[in-house]
This record gives sequence, C-alpha cells and structure tokens, in this order.
Amino acid sequence: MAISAEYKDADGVLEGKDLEGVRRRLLEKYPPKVARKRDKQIVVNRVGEDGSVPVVMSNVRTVPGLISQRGCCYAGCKGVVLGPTRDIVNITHGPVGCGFYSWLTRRNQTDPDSSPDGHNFMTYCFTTDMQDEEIIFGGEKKLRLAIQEAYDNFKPKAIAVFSTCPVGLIGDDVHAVCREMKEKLGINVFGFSCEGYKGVSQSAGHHIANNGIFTHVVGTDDAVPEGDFKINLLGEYNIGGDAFEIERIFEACGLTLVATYSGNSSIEHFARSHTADLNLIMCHRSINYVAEMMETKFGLPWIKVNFIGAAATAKSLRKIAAYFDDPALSERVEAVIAAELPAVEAEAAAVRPRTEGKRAMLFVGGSRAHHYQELFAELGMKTLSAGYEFAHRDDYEGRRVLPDIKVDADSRNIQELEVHPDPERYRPRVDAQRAETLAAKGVDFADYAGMMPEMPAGALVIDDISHHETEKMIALFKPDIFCAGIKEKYVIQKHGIPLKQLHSYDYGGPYAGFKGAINFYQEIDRMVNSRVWGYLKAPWQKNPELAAKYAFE
Ligand code: CFM
Repeated sequence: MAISAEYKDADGVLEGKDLEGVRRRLLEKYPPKVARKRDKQIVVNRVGEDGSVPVVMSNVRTVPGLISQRGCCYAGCKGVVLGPTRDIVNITHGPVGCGFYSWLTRRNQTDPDSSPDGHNFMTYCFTTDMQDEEIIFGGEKKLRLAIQEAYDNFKPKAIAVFSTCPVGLIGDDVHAVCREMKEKLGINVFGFSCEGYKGVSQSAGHHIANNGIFTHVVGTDDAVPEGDFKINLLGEYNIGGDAFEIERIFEACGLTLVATYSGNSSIEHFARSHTADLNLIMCHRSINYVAEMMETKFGLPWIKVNFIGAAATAKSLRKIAAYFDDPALSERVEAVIAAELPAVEAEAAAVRPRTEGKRAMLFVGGSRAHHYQELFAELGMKTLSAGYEFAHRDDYEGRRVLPDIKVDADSRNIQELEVHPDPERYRPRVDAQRAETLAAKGVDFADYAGMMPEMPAGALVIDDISHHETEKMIALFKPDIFCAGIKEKYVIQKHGIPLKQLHSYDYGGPYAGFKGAINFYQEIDRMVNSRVWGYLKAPWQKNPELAAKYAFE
C-alpha cells in the first residue's frame, strides 16, 4: 500500500496534539456510562511488527441520544444489496416513506441494454403503502394483491419482498405469502425479514440479504457462461458508475465477469454465479457471507481486491492474473496496466503540488473509509482520522481476530445459515499445495487484512462517530477535507470544511479503476483548493447564543 507507515510526530502525538488529550476532549461532555462505552470505540492506531493493532469495540448498539451516521437493517438489505439489481421487482412491505426514501434513483445506475429482455424496474418504486387498517388487521392481503399487480403489469422473472419495522411488529408472515405467490405465479418470489430495527445497523440487513440471495437464487442455473477466466465481483454496488469502469477494465484484460453483487446486475447473473472460477471481494463487510457460503457449498475460493486507487487496481489485476496462472492473461493484464497508468500518473503529478500534505478525515460505511485512503495517499494527502459507521472488528483489525469476536445477542438474532458441500456441484478450485504457491505470490485466500494495519500509526480510529465527536474533531484539527454522507454534509460545510460524499459521490464519479482515479484527483484538487470555504461564517460564529422564551408562564 502506498500509505506511509507512520506519521512523523512523536508516539501518541498527532499534529502536535497529544492524542490521549484529544480522546479526553471527545468524551468529556458525556455522562460517565456513555463515556466508558465510547472510550472503547475511539482508539489511537498502532501497528505491531506482526501487523497486530489495538482492539476497537464495534458492531454494538449506538447510545440513544447520540446522533449517529448509521442506517437501518432494511436500508442495508433492500437499499444497498438488492437495490442495484435491475430485473427484480423489489416491493417494500410497509409505509410509503420506507419505499420512497430507499428508492435511490440517483444512486442505482444500471445498463438495461446489456440484458436481452431489457427489464429494468429500478425506475419504479414498489410499496404496499401500509395504512392504519393494515397495521390493525394485518397486511398480508394487501401484500398478496401488490405481488399480483406487479406481476400482471411487468411479468418479471422475480419479485422480492422487504419487511419494514411495522411488519415485524404486527407479525405478517411475508414468507408464507411469498411461497404461496411463487406457486401461483410460477416465478421466484422471495421475502426478507429485514425489519429496520433488527441488529444494530444496516450491517444486519447485509447479512439477511446475503442469506436470501444465497437460499433463493444462487445455483438455480447451471449453464456455464463462455470464457476462460470467469470471475464474480462481490461487494461492488456501481455507485457513480464504478462498476462500469471496472467492467471496462475486466473486458480489456480478457476476464469474464459472471456476476457482480450487485452493481449493474441481473438476477440471472446471481443464478449462475456458482459456475465462476474465483470470487473477488471489494466490500468485505457487506458480502463476505455470500463468499463464504459459496466456498462451502461449491468450492469457489475468494480473494480480497480493491479497485479504488490506481495502484490498488493494478495490484488487484495482478493478483487475479496470478490466480489463473496463464501467460497470455498475464501479458494482457500487464498491457492494460501499461496502457492505463501513464494518464493516471500524469494527472496525479499535475495535481500533487496542490494536494501534497493536505489532510483528510473519512467516516464512511464499512469499507470505503479504508479503500479511499489509497486515493488520498496517491495525492500525497494524509488521513488523520478514519472510522466506519457499522463495520465489525474484522474490518478494522483484519480477519485474524475473527475467533476472538464475542457474538452478542444482537448478532445472534441474525440467522447463520447452515451450509454444506453440494453433493454434485462441489468442486474445489484450488488444492492446499496450489494455495500455498499462490500465497507466496501474494494471493491470499479468504483473508482481509483490515483497515488499521494499513493505516499510519498515530491516526485516530473512531467507530460509529457521533456528530458531537465530529464537531470536536473538526475544531481540533481543521482538516482540509472531510468525507462522509449527506446527513453530515451541511453541518460540516458550515464549519468551513469541504465535505466529499463517499456514499453517492455528490453526482461525481466513477472513482474506481484508472479513469475513476483521475476523476477523483481532479475533484479533490478542486475541493481542497477552493477558497470559498474560507469566506464562510456559520450562523453560530456570528451569533453564538440562541435565546428562547417560554410562550406562556
Ligand atoms: Fe460496503 Fe457499500 Fe460500504 Fe456498505 Fe453503505 Fe455504500 Fe458505504 Mo453508503 S455496501 S459498507 S452499507 S461499500 S451504502 S455501497 S457507501 S455506507 S462504505
């Protein structure tokens, strides 16, 4: 990785500030019990010789009253994992707002022309629009009608149903309705019990989505696509067109992409994805479950890749070539890298004098706070502090800590599927000896090193950061750019700091792959060097006190 091993400050000091003091400042306003909990989620990074890092408490409930960046279980299941699939009719069983706000029309890009039937239902928002009557008397009847109506109008190959909070509270059996309608209509109809309140964040929804796709779709079509080097890309959701850029690169390299979970995807891709030769994982947090279940059932191995950052893209392509061990493929991959890198490097060199030494903070989701550090490093920028909204310890500290993770009641509530090797279709792609040879070439199967071992020692890692802590960090460090989402954007801009959304990319992107890196360099250059932020005065800087009067005595 291109990131420097350590900041030049003395141990425990960042930009002249004693980090223990900084931690105290973040916690001092909290009641003692809250401070004790948050204390375990705010950690100064240190990387041991063996790559070990400090423990970060994560994937635990947010303290009520703290303003968190997190979303809900339904958002993780319907919005994130299933949202980008163009030809499944996704019906939100619940009040209209849940469906509307997870419609994500700007976020979910797809190319319907690449499907022979041209099905694309992402431009529609399907919901049962639950009313008082259904909350009192049950919503199964309305759900049945909605499935029928969707079928009559669109004749889709599949219909998925997503439960929102009230569905769980009133006890509608969405799975029974789906089974009944599947039989009646003769198409795949399947439900997800992803009520918003389940688990502690959207991470629970990822797991539920993975279980549902794996149970109802993966392996339902054994037709093997043509191509010598067949791969699946897992945990890539085509934000800002990222998947289009990655697909372009794969095609140039001669790799056959069987399925992406789930950017620019079709249900047919998932159905035959078990026929691929290798699974690549981008976002480990959201999709590791599918990768592991596919390995157990079909013998399909997985490796971690990253296409955010030009160097990371080249490295990932070389890993794939090493796995297939084919001279013609390696040659093609090298030719693609050689053809693409000069333009990227030229842009980095042009921008770098203006970005070198600038400082970023990244608080995003469950994988991007790690991946985007690559791009900032390519600009000569340093990441002062980073954290995830909802990641688990393995995403911070690496999968080496998996055996040490305590499974609490909230996690136990999410079903772990029992998966066994398929009696006919289990086909291990690599034996132990070959795995060892490949490991020597840097192709590590079923491994993710985590964010912290690749972050400089002395950076501050904060899990599930609150708005209070965000404001303190900004006041203390005045970073040159802050990366988060729409909920944070305007609060941070009012502090005079540019905010780059790394969820939806603020209409920008793609940022993945080679062309994406160029886009990102240009965008960050514009943002960190814009003078407009210096002219801003937040309302509270001019008028620091809010006064109020009781309306009656
Ligand atoms: Fe994975 Fe994602 Fe992310 Fe995520 Fe997300 Fe996302 Fe994200 Mo927003 S699946 S963990 S739940 S990379 S929606 S496409 S950008 S928080 S860092």
